Amino acid sequence: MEHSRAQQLVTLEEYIIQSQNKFAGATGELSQLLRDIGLAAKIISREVNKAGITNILGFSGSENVHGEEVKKLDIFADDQLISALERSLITCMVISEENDGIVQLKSTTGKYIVYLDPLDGSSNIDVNVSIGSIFSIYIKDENDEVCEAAALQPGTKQVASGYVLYGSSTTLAYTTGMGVSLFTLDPSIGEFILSEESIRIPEEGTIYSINEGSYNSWGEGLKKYVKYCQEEDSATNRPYSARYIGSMVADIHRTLIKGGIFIYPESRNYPQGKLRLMYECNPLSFIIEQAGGKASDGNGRIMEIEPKAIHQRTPIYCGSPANVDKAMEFLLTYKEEQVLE
Ligand code: P6P
Repeated sequence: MEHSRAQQLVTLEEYIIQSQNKFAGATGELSQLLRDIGLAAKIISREVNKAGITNILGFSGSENVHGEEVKKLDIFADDQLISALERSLITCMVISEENDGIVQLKSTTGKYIVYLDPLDGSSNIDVNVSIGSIFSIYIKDENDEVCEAAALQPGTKQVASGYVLYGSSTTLAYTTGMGVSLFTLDPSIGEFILSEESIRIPEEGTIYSINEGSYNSWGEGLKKYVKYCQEEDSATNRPYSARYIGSMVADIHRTLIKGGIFIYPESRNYPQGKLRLMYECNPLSFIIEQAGGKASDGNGRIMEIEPKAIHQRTPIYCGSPANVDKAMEFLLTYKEEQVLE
């Protein structure tokens, strides 16, 4: 009797090595770095999925029933990622949302610079909403010292970026500039398994994602664009659906898979926008662009912004190219009118 062959499972480690072998000159160091991040992600996933029980057994900052200190999960995630990166001695510094300045690692000769948002949206843990880790990887110029200035590079210089989404399942997405691949963690074997490669974002989507509570503090162009999304017009599949999770990695992951647009604009409360350029917007813009999408700050490409500070913020409009183009049309139209007034 013919045995049905087991479906070929490809682990993250196997995929990284296969991908590295495809590209001449791939040193294997970036592969090692991605594997280190994958390991930390598995450990973080285990703790995030225990969070509810941790809260029952002992709140963060206290001791749990085992007498262990229960760390805030975002500090725990930061520690895990930094120690994983420290192990392979190829990363010289980490910039993370959890640390004001650069974190210099043991290896001053390591060629990589890694930006981290170790646990974005961590305030959502208490209400069981998906949260995520975000990473962005650069190479330090060999003539540069290990310092903040060496890390201030535009997003176009990223050699890799990605995210881990801790949701109903734990999903890892990454790109090295050759398309976007998705992996799902199989906790029963502790491996990230390839679920999709060379992902393409839909050219146009029918979902818009923005916190409409800030409507009154938006510019005229954005107000008119959101009203456009809400108008009845079957020929252009409107009204769109409004979806806003309030956890950037989850909103971006849905946009990558289903299409549409995610917006966090400048506003009275956040005149430069709320989201961070270097460890939220650049890495997620790299993913969206590599899947065929667009990412703008309302004036130009997010990844072309010349950073002035490691924690600087930026507005972001990103997603399906047709949706981002339409939003930019509205911003430009009403910007010009405002200028003419
Ligand atoms: P608001 C989470 O706190 C976060 O940093 C992002 O993950 C998310 O997109 C944004 O802030 C939500 O902000 O102002 O809509 O609650």
